[in-house]
Amino acid sequence: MKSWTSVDIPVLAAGRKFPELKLSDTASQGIHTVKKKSTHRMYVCGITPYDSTHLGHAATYLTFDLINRYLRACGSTVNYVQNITDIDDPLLERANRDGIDWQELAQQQIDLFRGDMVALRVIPPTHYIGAVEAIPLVVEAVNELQLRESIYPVDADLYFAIEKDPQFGKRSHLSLKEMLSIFSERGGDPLRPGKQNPLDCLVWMNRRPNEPGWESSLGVGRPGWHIECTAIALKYLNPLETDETLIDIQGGGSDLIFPHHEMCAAQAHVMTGKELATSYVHTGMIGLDGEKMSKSRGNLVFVSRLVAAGVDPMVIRWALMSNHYRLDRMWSDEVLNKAHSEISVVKNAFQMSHVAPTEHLVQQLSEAISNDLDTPAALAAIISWSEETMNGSSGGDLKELRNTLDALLGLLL
Ligand code: 5CA
Ligand code: ZN
Repeated sequence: MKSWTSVDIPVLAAGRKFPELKLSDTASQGIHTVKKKSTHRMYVCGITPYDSTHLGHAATYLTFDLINRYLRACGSTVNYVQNITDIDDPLLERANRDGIDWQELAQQQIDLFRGDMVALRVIPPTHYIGAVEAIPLVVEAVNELQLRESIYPVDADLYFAIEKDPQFGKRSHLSLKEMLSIFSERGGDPLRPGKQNPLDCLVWMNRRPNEPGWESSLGVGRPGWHIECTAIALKYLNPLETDETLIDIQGGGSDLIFPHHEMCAAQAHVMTGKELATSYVHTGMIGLDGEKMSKSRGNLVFVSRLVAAGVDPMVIRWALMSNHYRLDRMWSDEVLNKAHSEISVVKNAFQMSHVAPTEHLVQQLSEAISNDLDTPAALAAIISWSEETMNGSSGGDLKELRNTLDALLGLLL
């Protein structure tokens, strides 16, 4: 699938030393230091294209964009893979409800998403892969799992047996009761007769009447959700034999911790004998009016609508960075207005013929980002510097500061 237009990233002054990146890891429930390497492998779960791009999506992709930017600024290459769940029940249900062809709906929403990502200056993934184009990979992955006796049929559908992964549950830390309840909330079918374990997940769905299906050695059908991400990650991130884990970072919103990321990790573990990711990184949920912003609840604020109403995408970016990525947080007009006035302060400082010393600020920015993406600290440092500038302080290098804001925070001001 075509990714979106690339974003220019300024080259920072040579010889700058950046602290190693530290990130929260869901599996160990602690902070990991991301060891410096020449290539980092990062997989982030992409949209299901039927109601995009709301501010929850934007906040999540922006978070991984900060990781991508920081690792690149440290001199590493990032192989960044993102999927698009362009065939799944919710997409078909929405297309049916609205009387529109499912492919047309997906295409419209993917186009909208690409435009929003460009507006927000999110660096495109190296590989942007749709579930439909990945069907041959899914079939290969299911074949691998079959060789390891972890696949069984229920009627003409195929299921993955979670008990084949002795680590099952170790990444998400939930009780069985919690797992069962979240599994059924998020597309699972714990009560289906014929399953060996209620938590076993569907990997191949035999074609249903009036639904699309693809011919394969598994029969005519379509992929289950979790195996799609497992197959795409393992193929396009091209894990190294010599690495202890398959990839460096597996990411998405906290709503994916269970079952989605637990299932992907379990499948990858059974297929390869290795743990999927060194770090499992999850963003908090953006909400509106007291509830998680979600397609099913319909309480959505769209990036494209804000932009069409004249809001500067950099103000949206600033607003989403004004709180820590791991916190569940509410979106409101106040959050947006505050971001707007803070950016105005910074822009006023940029108009001054002399600006406050920038060396310390640049260092504060890299320290804040390296510290588990502490964007509130980074933005606070920019505001204090702007105030010092307005108070007449001088001696700074505005060009270098602007480049740093762009390279590390994606802020082109
Ligand atoms: N296609 C699957 C992942 S394979 C999916 O979850 N699609 S999605 O469109 O529902 O979500 C896309 C991404 O946005 C996921 O990483 C999800 O965790 C994240 N996300 C969804 N809602 C929110 C929200 N309210 N706040 C923050 N992130 C969110
Ligand atoms: Zn996924």
